[in-house]
Amino acid sequence: MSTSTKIKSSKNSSSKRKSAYSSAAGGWGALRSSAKHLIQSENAAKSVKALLKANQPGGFDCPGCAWGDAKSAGKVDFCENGVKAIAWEATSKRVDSHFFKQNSISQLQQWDDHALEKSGRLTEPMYFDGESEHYQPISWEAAFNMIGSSLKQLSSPNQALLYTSGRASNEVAYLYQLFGRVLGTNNFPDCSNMCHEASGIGMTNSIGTGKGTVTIEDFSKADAIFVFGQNPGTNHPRMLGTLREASKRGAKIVSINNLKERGLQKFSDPQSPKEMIFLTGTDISRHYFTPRLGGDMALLRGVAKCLFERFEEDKSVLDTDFIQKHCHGFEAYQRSVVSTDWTTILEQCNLSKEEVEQIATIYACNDNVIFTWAMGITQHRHSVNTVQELLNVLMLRGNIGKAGAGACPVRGHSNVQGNRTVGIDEKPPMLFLDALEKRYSFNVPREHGFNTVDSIHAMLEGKAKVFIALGGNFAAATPDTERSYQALQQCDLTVQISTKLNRSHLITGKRALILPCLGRTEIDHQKSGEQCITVEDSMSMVHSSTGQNEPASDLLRSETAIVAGIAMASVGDNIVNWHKLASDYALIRQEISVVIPDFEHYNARIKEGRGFYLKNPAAQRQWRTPKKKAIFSDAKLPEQLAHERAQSLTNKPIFTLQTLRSHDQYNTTIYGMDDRYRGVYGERNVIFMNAEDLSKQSLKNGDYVKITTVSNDGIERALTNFKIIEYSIPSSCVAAYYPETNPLVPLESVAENCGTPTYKSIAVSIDKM
Ligand SMILES: Nc1nc2c(c(=O)[nH]1)N[C@H]1C(S)=C(S)[C@@H](COP(=O)(O)OP(=O)(O)OC[C@H]3O[C@@H](n4cnc5c(=O)[nH]c(N)nc54)[C@H](O)[C@@H]3O)O[C@H]1N2
Ligand SMILES: Nc1nc2c(c(=O)[nH]1)N[C@H]1C(S)=C(S)[C@@H](COP(=O)(O)OP(=O)(O)OC[C@H]3O[C@@H](n4cnc5c(=O)[nH]c(N)nc54)[C@H](O)[C@@H]3O)O[C@H]1N2
Ligand SMILES: [Mo]
Repeated sequence: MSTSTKIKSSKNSSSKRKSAYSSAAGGWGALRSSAKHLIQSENAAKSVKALLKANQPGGFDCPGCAWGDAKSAGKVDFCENGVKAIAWEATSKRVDSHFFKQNSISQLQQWDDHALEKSGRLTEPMYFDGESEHYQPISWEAAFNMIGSSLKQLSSPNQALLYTSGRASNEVAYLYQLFGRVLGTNNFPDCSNMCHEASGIGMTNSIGTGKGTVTIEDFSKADAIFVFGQNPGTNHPRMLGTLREASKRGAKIVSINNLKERGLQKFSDPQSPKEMIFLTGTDISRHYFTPRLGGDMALLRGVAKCLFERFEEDKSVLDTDFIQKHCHGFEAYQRSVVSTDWTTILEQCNLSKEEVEQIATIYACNDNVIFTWAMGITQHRHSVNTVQELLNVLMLRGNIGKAGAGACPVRGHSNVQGNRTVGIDEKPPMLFLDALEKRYSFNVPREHGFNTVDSIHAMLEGKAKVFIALGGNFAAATPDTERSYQALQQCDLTVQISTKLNRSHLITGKRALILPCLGRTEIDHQKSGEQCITVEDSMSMVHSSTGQNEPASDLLRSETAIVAGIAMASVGDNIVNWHKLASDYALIRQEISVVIPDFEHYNARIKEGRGFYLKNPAAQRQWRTPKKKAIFSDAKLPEQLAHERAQSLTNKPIFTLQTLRSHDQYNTTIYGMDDRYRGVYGERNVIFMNAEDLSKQSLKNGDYVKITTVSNDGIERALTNFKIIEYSIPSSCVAAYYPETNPLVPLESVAENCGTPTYKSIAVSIDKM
């Protein structure tokens, strides 16, 4: 079956385009939408009960995003998109054995992503034997034994791939990585490889720690906050509350984004009676700049150039004390900046010199500055260098390791950061492996494993044969859809530990298992009693989460119990007593506190209020780099951006495509067909284009186009029937939704020294249908 038939998407019947949203983001629009999603969840009472416990001590951590909890947060601390995530999990609909009997795998392949997940919660383990047309029920024990015997048959443990999506708790992630290493592999591809990998690598190179250096309190002390390549109104709505507070007390908020995102302009806090009653909002960014896709490094280099020029007149522009005492490589960086010419800078960022100077002025005139960023920075070819340039500019004014200042990569999944902390890492630090070896006395594998893109290559080349996913939707989230599908289909066995039906259950290996698990909102009862799990947010706060709802089915098991079952059937309990650990998660936390630094008294500390802070050395100006200093990177600007590299391959005009999220989705989970703030309703196969580009191409709003990837690898990648939406977007840049556009992303197009697919800069051509 061709990719185009498998990647079904929205029907256009109810589609309509209203003008872009002119009210403040949040406000009644958010409340109305929350109510709608609650009602549509078919289980409003359960959802509401759960909501009141979201992000509260003793309650559960909202599975929506990784934004931190404010100490002062009120009794109601959730956002519109948290409501969607919770209602989605609390649905009363069920995907049980009857459902699979009625719907064959090939029938289900024709359903769109929205329809698949909307079918409800998975209820019992299911097995596809490779011959029958349908999934069939299987017992838990038989499923575990099947995985165990498949793993034992491999000629090397490195033929197994253990994928993780960032919702997994610290407890299950720790057990999972321990299982993989006892098995003998470091093959832990994870969603982070597609997400903030560049932040981790760039920050480790520059300041010796891969995590953000700020806490939520720093936002209340910052004089200026720069938001790069991030759309918090949709993806981290609770961050808007923090930005609103900052804006109200006069902090400058500067947005640097390809698109004018509504949430970054004006926000009305549903928790503020005044703003709700008087239909007002708070201005968020009074300064908004729209560079070209991938132009941020050039923009930052321009800012640095301005600072160096101004330093000649005014020595207070740079923090020379900080630079002298704490930094290495300043002179080389200065030479690199001075030798970069303005023409290249302005060409790459597509802003005027005045605009760059204005950004430099705001930066230089404020003492304590935070830079936040997300996928607009990390999903380009030169992402690692861009992250390091963000740090360079912060370091020039000593903006790391002081109150109200620092670097804040805003993570995606609610526990993606914690997963790394507890060992989900295909290139684990040696100290961590040493600690595992010491604790469990076995030969821990040292060879680096496969990241997500490497894993796809490995499956395609027959080097990997068993694929296990702890959550997520690998088939839909990865690039180059057709090849990702082929990769999974070549495996002997694919196993998905999931809450809801998705594409990855239908793009199977020769045999496949679906192992349904409890969700974050559900009560997790084990032998020792009710369990809590723990997660780490973007600000390195570790806190507990306790499910509140009855499980969706009696047959569900917790992720931790499932991993223990797989481990027991695969490697036995000579080294680790899996079932004992899974019977009481406090025992797993005890293990973590022995193996991983800074988790002392883990079990006691999670009982205190909103949890505990994991120390961040860089925030204390301790630099764990080889030079023991913060390191200026003197990397050059990219010689060419995506559109320039592709221009030699075709005579057609080249556009740079970014693939992003609508307001009604959580990654590959499509809650609905609207994107309220961008004025799109009832459809997803759309492409946002600039008015001038349209007239140059003799195209107009509402036309249907074919989008074709421009590459020189001989593979044709194209999508048809995308409807044009005329939009305020820089010339030659276009945008469309993920995951519909993943077939356009070449597997080989990854960030340098990092491997993240370049989801935000794909060279494409566009033709009228
Ligand atoms: N409701 C909801 N919440 C989510 C998610 C979700 O899907 N739904 N996903 C979660 C996950 S896993 C993640 S990683 C985060 C993602 O959070 P975001 O990074 O906010 O997600 P994207 O939709 O990819 O948005 C990228 C933003 O960067 C801008 N941008 C793109 N390219 C560039 C560029 O080159 N330069 C600049 N300056 N801007 C650029 C885009 O216009 C857009 O505003 O959100 C998390 N939270
Ligand atoms: N084109 C393009 N592609 C992208 C991106 C992009 O911006 N553009 N973004 C990338 C990013 S940042 C990320 S993080 C990845 C996301 O990639 P993934 O993390 O693999 O995908 P998700 O869509 O978050 O996974 C959703 C599935 O997780 C399962 N699930 C939900 N809750 C739970 C739970 O509690 N336990 C378990 N076991 N399963 C659960 C459900 O079955 C659901 O279908 O996608 C990447 N892909
Ligand atoms: Mo992500």
